[in-house]
Amino acid sequence: MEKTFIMLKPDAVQRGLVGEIIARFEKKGFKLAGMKFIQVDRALAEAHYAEHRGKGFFEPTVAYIMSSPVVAMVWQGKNAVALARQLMGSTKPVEASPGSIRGMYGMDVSRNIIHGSDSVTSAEREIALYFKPEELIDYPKVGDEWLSE
Ligand code: D4T
Repeated sequence: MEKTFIMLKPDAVQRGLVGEIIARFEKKGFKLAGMKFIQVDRALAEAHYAEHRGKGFFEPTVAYIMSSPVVAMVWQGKNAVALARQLMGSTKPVEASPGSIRGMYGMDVSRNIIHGSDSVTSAEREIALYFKPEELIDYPKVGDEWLSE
């Protein structure tokens, strides 16, 4: 089953959106494989955004995800990476579709509420950054058989 890494960023925690966003993932049909509430340190923040090193928004983005605790999660399901990106909406809230998480709750790209892996390769890298293999749980879940053939 495909896995994706999702982070509810500091603004989601501070604005009290955690429960609402998790409910969106549950109701869509994703299955939770791992979750932790953490304070991201500089080493982890820089590793997370390594591909953006050198860009103007690198340092502000690193500072932003270190600014307050975050919820780090792994959700799984068929096409989990693409479906999560669709649920989240475009990186820039102004371009995000109205029903998406960023479309509904975001105002600006610098405080865009949620992170989700942009490919299966990124998901594997990001999951390994935040979780040890034994922190991910595979388990049968009632209703799985009603989500796809
Ligand atoms: P994240 O990684 O936060 O989920 O964002 P995306 O995967 O949707 O988008 P990204 O990697 O292109 O951007 C990473 C992070 O940098 C911030 N950012 C991005 C910004 O402040 N200004 C910008 O112009 C861009 C492109 C927001 C997300």
